[in-house]
Amino acid sequence: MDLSQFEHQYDPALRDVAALKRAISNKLMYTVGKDPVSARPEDWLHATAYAVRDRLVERWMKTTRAQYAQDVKRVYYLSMEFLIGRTFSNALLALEMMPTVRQALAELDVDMTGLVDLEPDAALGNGGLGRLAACFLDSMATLGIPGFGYGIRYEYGMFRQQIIDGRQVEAPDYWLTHGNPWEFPRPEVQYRVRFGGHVEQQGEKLRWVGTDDVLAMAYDTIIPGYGTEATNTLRLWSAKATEEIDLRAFNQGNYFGAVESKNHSENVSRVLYPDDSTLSGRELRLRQEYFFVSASLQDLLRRYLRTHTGFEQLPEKVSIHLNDTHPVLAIPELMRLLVDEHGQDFDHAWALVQRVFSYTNHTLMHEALETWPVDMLGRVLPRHLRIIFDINARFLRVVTDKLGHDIGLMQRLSLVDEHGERRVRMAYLAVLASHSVNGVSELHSELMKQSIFADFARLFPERFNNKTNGVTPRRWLSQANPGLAALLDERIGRGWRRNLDQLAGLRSSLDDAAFRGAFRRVKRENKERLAQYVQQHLGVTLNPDALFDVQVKRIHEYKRQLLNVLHVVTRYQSILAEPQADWVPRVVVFSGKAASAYHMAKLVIKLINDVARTVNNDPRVGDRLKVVFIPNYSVSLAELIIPAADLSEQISTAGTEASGTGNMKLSLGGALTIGTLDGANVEILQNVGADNIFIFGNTTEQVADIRASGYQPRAIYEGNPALRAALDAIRDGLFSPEEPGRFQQIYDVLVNWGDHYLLLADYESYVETQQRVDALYRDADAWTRKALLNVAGMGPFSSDRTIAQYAQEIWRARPVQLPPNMPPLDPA
Ligand code: 26W
Repeated sequence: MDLSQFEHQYDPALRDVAALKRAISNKLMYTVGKDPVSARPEDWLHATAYAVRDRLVERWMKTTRAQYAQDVKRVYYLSMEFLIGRTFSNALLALEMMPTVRQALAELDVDMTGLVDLEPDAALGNGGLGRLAACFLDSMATLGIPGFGYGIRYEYGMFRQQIIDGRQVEAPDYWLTHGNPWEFPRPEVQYRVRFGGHVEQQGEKLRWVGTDDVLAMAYDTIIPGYGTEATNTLRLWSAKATEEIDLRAFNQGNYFGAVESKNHSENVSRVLYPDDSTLSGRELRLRQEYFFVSASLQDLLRRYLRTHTGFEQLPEKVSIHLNDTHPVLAIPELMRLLVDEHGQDFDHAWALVQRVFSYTNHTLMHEALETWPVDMLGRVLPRHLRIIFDINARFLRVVTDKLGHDIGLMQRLSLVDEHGERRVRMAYLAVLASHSVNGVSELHSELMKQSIFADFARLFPERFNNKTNGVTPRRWLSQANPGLAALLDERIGRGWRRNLDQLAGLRSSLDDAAFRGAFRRVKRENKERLAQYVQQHLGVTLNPDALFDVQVKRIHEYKRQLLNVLHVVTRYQSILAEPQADWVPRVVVFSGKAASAYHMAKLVIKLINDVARTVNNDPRVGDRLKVVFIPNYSVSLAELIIPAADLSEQISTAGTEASGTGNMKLSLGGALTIGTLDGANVEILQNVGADNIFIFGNTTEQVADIRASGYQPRAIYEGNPALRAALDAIRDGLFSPEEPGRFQQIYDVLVNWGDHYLLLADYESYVETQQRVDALYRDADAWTRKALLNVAGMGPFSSDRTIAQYAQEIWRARPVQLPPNMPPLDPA
């Protein structure tokens, strides 16, 4: 299909360069308040953003009106994290306005290319879970599912990672310095959120009194759909003190004291917890969770009650989805609102709750499972603790009635863990209150039923299901990889943006040598782009013809960046031993953040940087091996790095990575995967075929067997000379001559302290598989065919597929119908 024709039909007004120029100039003067002669690039960016936003607002209102008119079911996606990244290019893509904006700016003497890089990322998330939420918003809008994201408007997002002397140093990410042109502050939408106090019996009823209150104020961002006028809303809450200042303190001359309490209450939305996968257990985190959940529930109930009376229709009109357990307090909060504020009977309220909630689990790792001390809950949320106890008592009574009195079973099922300090198990509460509980890949959903939820899966087998993750092709292919996108458009048309299954159509072009050449050139250009960035920021020169081997994700022991390092060290030593051999030049790219208190992860970052320094400066190695750690991994950096990858490292210990989504993005960009049978790798294998992926290592079952029969990492170390040489070099300071003992601990963790993630057990298989990778890369054409088959097999990994399944099977939500002043947009 011809693009210009498509765009024209779409909405001619959006292609009017002169009108857009006027709009941008007006925004620059009257909204930003700048004279064009003195405007800085940031000012132009803001002016343009406002002008573009206006076009989205029209769609937004149209969608909202249609939603009301049709009394649609709304899906509320509750998430502590939304890792959005930049919005500008995304908005331009949704409106198909890229060429128009570029031209309008050019006519105003502004170059758009540099402008987009000025926008700070909205980094309101840690990693996979937060980015998934952002992909889901994009897909819900694109499918027309009436969805609302609810979360927190953190003032400080994910910390900025600086690498100083090879070590991670965290700097605050104050992303709002220049204002955020995409958000609409809603001072008229505020809710009171209460903390502390105590519960009083008043006749039949309980009253929660004596609380400390904070206001939650809404900020809205438009989420545009692609190829549709449908939009959705991301509503983020910001904390405001109930009183600007404490007047009593103020009048007593204690000015700072007066402002202090205001600051204290507003701290609740100040900063994102930069901890992915370990529970900090801090009270501020609990307050954050309750803060956004309470505001969201008050808001959605108010919206429901605007057009409905009574609560009978609530489950037909409202779905509330819990993105992991972080928003689980929504369950007792809805109970409290229904029972205490709206006079519903407890059992009736519970029946409604169970039809409204659904829950996704994103991790099986014990240290990440949320539990809150009963003491703390009782102090911060006394009413909610009572409700949780009541739910628990009723549940255990029903179980006893059904299965008899089994103390062991009761202890296992109880919402309260009675071992040691009593704690509430948030995941159990989620399972109990939800009609649907899903994992994020087939393997993970199975393991979930066998491990953490085994007892519940026996009690409620019908609740458990799988929804394999996906990623949005708009951001991860169309925007991040414009070269490949253009090539696809030429070959299979533009429809893949809304129907990623069309990528399968590439298979028929496999034997077209010219096409394969074009595909290779795109990859080469992407690699050049990354090499330029690395040159500029790290001063390391990369050869774009080398194999780009990429591992980008949070630094965590289970993800095994260290296994990658062991291979790098082995390769380094082999190159030194056999410099004349025919080496395939390789660039190993790492990027990712470590939780600030995660000592081992930080030590791994230091090791990577020390190895990089040693290898890159060793004249004997030359181009054969380069290692780079790119600081401050983020959505924007991912958009740069991923399209440049030849090889995608997905090497977690089998049974630990719930799904992975980077694995999908990399394959979609034409990288081959080297990976374990873990998470969604298993399904990637099924979709690209065993010949087009490098699978290695122990399976989940084998991992369990090895552990059960007494794993002996030292025996492996002693029995494998190459492994031994690599570990000894690390231990003895080959990479840290200025402090030879620096990495002793890394050696100990692997050799002496049990190697919990079985790196040594997978080392041999990994290194051997890396050699097969080299062999294939030597045959550029064979490699390209497999890379193409990866792209061709990625159809099922669109988050559109995932969201369609959530909508049909969990939420039972249908798309809004928009008045047809546009052609039905399926350019397929
Ligand atoms: C309470 C501390 C905490 C914080 C974040 C515990 C757990 C988390 C997340 C659940 C960690 C996370 O991001 N999980 C990732 O979710 C992705 C989306 O489903 C999956 O693709 C990743 O495999 C999973 O690690």
